[in-house]
Order: sequence, then C-alpha cells, then structure tokens
Amino acid sequence: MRLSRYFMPILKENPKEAEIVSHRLMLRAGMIRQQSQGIYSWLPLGKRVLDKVNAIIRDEQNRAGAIELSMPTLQSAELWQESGRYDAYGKEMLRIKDRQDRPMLYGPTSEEMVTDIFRSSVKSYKDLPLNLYHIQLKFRDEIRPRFGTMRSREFMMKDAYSFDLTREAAEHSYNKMFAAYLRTFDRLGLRAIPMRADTGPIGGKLSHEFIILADTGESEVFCHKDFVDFDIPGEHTDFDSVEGLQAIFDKWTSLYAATSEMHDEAAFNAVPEGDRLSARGIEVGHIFYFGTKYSEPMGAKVQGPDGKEHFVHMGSYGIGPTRLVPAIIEASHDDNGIIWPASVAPFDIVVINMKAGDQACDDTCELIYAALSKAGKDVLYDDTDDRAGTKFATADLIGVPVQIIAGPRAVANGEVEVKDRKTGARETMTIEAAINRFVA
Ligand code: 5CA
Repeated sequence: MRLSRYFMPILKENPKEAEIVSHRLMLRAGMIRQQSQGIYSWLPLGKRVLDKVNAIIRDEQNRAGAIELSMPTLQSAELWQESGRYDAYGKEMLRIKDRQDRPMLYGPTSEEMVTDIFRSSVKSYKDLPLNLYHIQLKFRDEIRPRFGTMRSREFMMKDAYSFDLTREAAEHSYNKMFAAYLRTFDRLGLRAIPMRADTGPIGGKLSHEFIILADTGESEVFCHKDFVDFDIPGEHTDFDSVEGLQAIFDKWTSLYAATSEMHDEAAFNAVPEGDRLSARGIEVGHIFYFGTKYSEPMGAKVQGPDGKEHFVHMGSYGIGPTRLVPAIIEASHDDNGIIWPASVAPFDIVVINMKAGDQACDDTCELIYAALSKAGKDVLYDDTDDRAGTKFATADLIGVPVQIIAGPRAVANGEVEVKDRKTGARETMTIEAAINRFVA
C-alpha cells in the first residue's frame, strides 16, 4: 500500500475526549472515528487490525471444532418473548418497529436465534455435539459507553453456542472453548486469566471471564500471581480428548481467581500474601454453561439413545474483537505510539522514503516494496513528500513492527536502515540483505 494513495487520517493533537491511552492512540493513528455516542466507524488502518484479530479468533474456533455461520443483527421480538428475555432484558436492548408495526430488536446476543436454528433441524443425539458461532455486530444501549471501542454501544462479538445431550458432554464443550480462548489470547500477544464470574442476564451457574490485567481496566480482580506464568495449551492439543481438556481446565482453575462480583475475601486471604495479585482488569471474553435455560422454553430437544426426547444442554461463549484491539494497545505501547504484536499488525513492514523525488531513494524504495510485496508481506510504503521527521513519527505512532528506512546517504552506499519498532534497535545493511531478511 502506498501511503500517498491510502486513507490514514493521522491527528497531530491529542484528542481531548480520550481518557485512556488506547483510545487516544486509536484516534491519533486514524483507526476509528466516532459517528455518534458509542458508535464507531473502523477506518482502513483499524479495519486491518480488526480483521487480523478476527482471523486468529476464527482459526482457534475452527480448531476447537466450532462451525461458523452468520446470523442477522436485527431479530424479531417474538423469539425473545419465547425465552422470556424480551421483558427481562431492560433498557440495554434497542427496540425498533418495522413498517408493519412489528416489534424488532437489534441483537445484544444471539442465544434465542441460534436455538431457533437448532430446533428447526436437529432432531437426534447423533448430530451432537454441535457448536455454531458467528462474528457479528451487537448493540447494547450501555448507560456509560466510554474509552472508545473498549465499551461501546455497537460492538463486534464472536459468539459461539454449544449443544449437547448431557451435562457431562456440555462440560467437555465448555472445556473446548476454555482451551481455545487460552490459545486465542496468547496468539494475540495477551495474557488472559480465566476468573470465576457472575452470569448476569445470560444466566446459568458455570461461568468464566477471561481477564487481561491492565491499570485502565474497568473491573477489580483478584488472583494468584502464578497464573501469569502458566503454560498455554499447544497447537496439537487434542480437542476430542475429554481427559486432556479436563486437565487443562483443572490446572487453570486450581488457584484463586475471581472478579469482584464473585470475590471471596476469606478464600483470597488463604493465598500466601506474596502470591496475591489484586489488580484492575479488562474482560475480553466470557463463557457460560446454562444447561436447558433456553432449550426448555423454546422446545429445543433431540431424541436420545434411549428413544426419549431430551432438552439439549447449552453453553455460550463470547469474545469482543472491537474491545480486544484497544486491550492489545493498553498492553503494548510506548510514548511514541502503538507497538503491535506481529500477529495483528496492520502491516508487517513500513518502507520509509526519507527523500521522495530523489531518484536513488525512489528506486531503492520501489525495489524493496515490490520484492517484499511479492513475497506476500503486507507493506506500507511511505512515498509521501512529508518531512523525514514527520514520517518517523507516523511510523512509530501506527506501530508497524519493522521500519525500513531509505535515506540519500545510505542509499548512495547501496544500504538502508532497518529499525525494530519495539526495541528501537537500528541496523544498517545492504538493500539485498534487508530484503532477504524478510523474504526468507
Ligand atoms: N452471549 C454471551 C456469550 S456469547 C454474551 O453476550 N456474553 S457477554 O455479555 O459477556 O459478552 C461477550 C464479550 O463481548 C465480552 O467478554 C466483551 O469482550 C464483549 N463486550 C460486551 N459488551 C461490550 C461493549 N459494550 N463494548 C465492547 N465489547 C463488549
């Protein structure tokens, strides 16, 4: 991508409305724009990061056996009347009427919709287990939308829904998502700790929130400090192994960890004082097992091996991609801007032409840009005629992991500079060596 032809509206000034660093940096880097309170556009740079986050989420959902579909944002009120949640949900639900005066709503979550899909076509235990997910916009008329996309009214959610014949089978489905979440957040460069959680309007008894420790987090959390160094389940985790996944769940729930709603002061005080971690946290995922809470009122049942009909046991599993992007920034930035983990960086490499219009600089940059793009790298080429200082500041602000800098003096020697955004380390090398480093 040539910066001269891209759309990346960088802000020079610090936006006054932004209270936390991630919100400030997302606005300054031209990633998002607020359209009305708690409702955002994702501008091209932000959209790239969001897509990469979603790709990792999708990859790990698929690995764990979940199947992607897409359900609508607008839902009919009738479905929610069946489950009894239409009246219970309260003011957070945006209610609308269509031209026939039929009550509709902008979905805050999709338990009812997916249960309706399930009951219309699954009739036998032989079709279980089943886990269906989508990555879709949601709307909750939050009383206090704030911190940019961290807590917005319209936001994106990956929501998965599992269906099983028995409670035991449903627990295995829960454990699959539990392990998939540990892997997902790790690949996003985050350390998320599962904590016992309250179930709120989703309902059920078994529930964990996945929390990232951060000073700007909205909730207060309490846990054993060893969680920070626990091993993440590997790529070859067998998601069909009931014992294997139970062992992962048991290990990750063996020490104290709870959000403030579930906090038990006495149990926490039983943890040796030096091992206690009380901090603020950002909830990036939330999983629930709620048995037959929706399947019973909505009549979602299958024939079991005993020939009888059974209401299915369900769970739901949410991740907030549009919250994860600022959460990653909270965890990874410095005074100059964002430092993206390579896995979600909007571009892999930025090529900085320090003197656009200078033939040797132009030729060198074009050569590098073409070679790296051909090798499948996402390259941003700063070919604008801004001052070098402005270009460096922009490259640091948008946090691309590697900068290749071509200035007249180095280029005259057939060389460029390669800068690592995270460490700031700079290395001068031949043009060929710079290309080979990233092509190999
Ligand atoms: N149906 C269940 C799971 S599929 C559910 O709705 N769970 S939830 O309410 O906990 O939301 C799931 C995730 O969505 C949260 O962990 C959070 O990451 C994200 N999320 C929830 N509300 C917001 C919001 N207002 N802004 C941004 N992300 C949000």
